[in-house]
Amino acid sequence: MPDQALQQWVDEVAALTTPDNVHWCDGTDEEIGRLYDMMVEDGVLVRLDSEKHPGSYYARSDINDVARVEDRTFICAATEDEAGPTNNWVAPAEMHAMIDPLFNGCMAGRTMYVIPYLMGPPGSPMAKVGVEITDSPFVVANMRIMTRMGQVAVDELGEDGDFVKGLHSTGNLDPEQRYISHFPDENLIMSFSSNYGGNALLGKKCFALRLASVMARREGWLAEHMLILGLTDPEGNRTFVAAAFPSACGKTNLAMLVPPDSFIEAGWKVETIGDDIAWLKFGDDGRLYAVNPEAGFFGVAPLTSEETNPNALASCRANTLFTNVALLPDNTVWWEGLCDPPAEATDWKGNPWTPESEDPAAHPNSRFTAPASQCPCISPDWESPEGVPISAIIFGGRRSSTTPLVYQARSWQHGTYVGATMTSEKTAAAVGGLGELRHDPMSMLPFCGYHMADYWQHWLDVGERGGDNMPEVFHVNWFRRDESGSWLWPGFGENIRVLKWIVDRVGGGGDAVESPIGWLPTPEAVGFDELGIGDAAGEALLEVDSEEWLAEANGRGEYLAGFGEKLPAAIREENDALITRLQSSD
Ligand code: SAT
Ligand code: MN
Repeated sequence: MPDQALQQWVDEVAALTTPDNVHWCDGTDEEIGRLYDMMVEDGVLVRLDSEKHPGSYYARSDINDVARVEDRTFICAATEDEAGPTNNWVAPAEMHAMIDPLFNGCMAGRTMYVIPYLMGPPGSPMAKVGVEITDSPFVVANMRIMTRMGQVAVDELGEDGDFVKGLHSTGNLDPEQRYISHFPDENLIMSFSSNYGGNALLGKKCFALRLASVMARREGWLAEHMLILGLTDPEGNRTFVAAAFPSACGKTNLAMLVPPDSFIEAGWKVETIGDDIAWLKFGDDGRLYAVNPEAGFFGVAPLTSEETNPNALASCRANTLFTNVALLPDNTVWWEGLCDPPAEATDWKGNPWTPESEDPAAHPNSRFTAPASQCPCISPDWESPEGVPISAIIFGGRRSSTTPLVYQARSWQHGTYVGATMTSEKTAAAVGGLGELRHDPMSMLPFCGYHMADYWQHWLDVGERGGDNMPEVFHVNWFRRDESGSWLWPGFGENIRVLKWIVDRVGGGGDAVESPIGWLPTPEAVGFDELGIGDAAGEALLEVDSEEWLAEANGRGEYLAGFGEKLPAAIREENDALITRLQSSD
């Protein structure tokens, strides 16, 4: 007997959208096998080579449906003030009046799929149930990888449980009719006219971040755009960290880091708990514990290779959906940076491609959807119902200048300020403005479901509650360049040197020097010598240029002032204090 509220909602949606059939997804292998067969038959998917990519499929999206659309994403809170200045707001009734008619009869001739799914490990007090209704079998296939779908969610729901409603329709993929609308007061998401990841897999950004952030504020926890990883040192001590970087800035790579040989030989180990989203709650011991609400990776394909991220490659060898990469004649896939270019391919638009072609074969935001359980370095605790205790939180962005390789915040309050004033260069994960520098607080700019300044206050409140048990806060930047535009830091596996310093600092060690922006490592503490990084490059990597930083802090001051009365005084004071420290540092 399904939950009554669920049955009633499904009936209402069916009456509105008039599908030919209603299919309740059970998440079994048989079910998904039938759906894949059907999509291959309909030409929606290509079955990949059964030896090289068993159980895997290839899809091309509509050419206008390749990324999140932030200008068509709405937070329909009761008042504009609740949604805040960083969200697009439309009053709930007005939004319903605008988009409900789009759903009228939109599933005629199609099957309506009802997908019960669980976000979070089964049996975890942190897990939450969602139900997505969609007319896209492609979305069903992705949701089956990204979430725990079917019976496990129905069991969790019971007969009268709470669930988040997500209504999705492919519509006709007209970008003008595309709406990704969130109704926090109705626990409802409505998404029309896009089949792309963050717009259509409603458990991910829409539920696990935008709606969950609203719930988290109400219930005293944090829903964050963060990877979670564990680091084991040669003595066998395990430390868990969570890190927030904007989309397509290397969260998946850091989460699955392969240490350089010297570190492996010494006994260092990295384990992955999640690569995109963390839900953090206080445990009985007063510490913050994190779970990964997802069950899969929706990773950026280009530049993923045996060198840059062998664990991601191994994760997506089998049982994977590839979208908008290039297809090879032998039914395997290729993307820029994977290995040497093939002599010929079919590009993401379906056109013949050769290495002489002008455009890339794979879209820069092409993706793989792969089960997390297939990751060779997945943590034995990745589904732990209690989560893992977090000792450090790391913020990071893409900055070619100004921001040093790593620094440690002075306190939780200062760390909240560091997160609030993060900036990063824009990537292909969202439509528009590639490379432009933008403020992306806590990497939540596109994902915070309420007023950004209230969110910062919530961070301060959580810190108040956690007191001395709160994680230490750090900021990293792998992307600093020299004057000729070359990267100053090798990145990838060598990032473990920065992680090691962070873990040392958390444990009360790690050589550090105080600077106006926080604590910096000494060059030795992050292994510049071993990496052959000379004095000039080393200085540039750890440089805090007072003039540049004063300009930065003044810019931040203006940005923060834009939040008006809601800006927490503590955040403004941190910026003022930074300016004072910079002025007295010369
Ligand atoms: O498209 S998603 O939002 O799922 C991925 C991302 O942009 O982080
Ligand atoms: Mn993301």
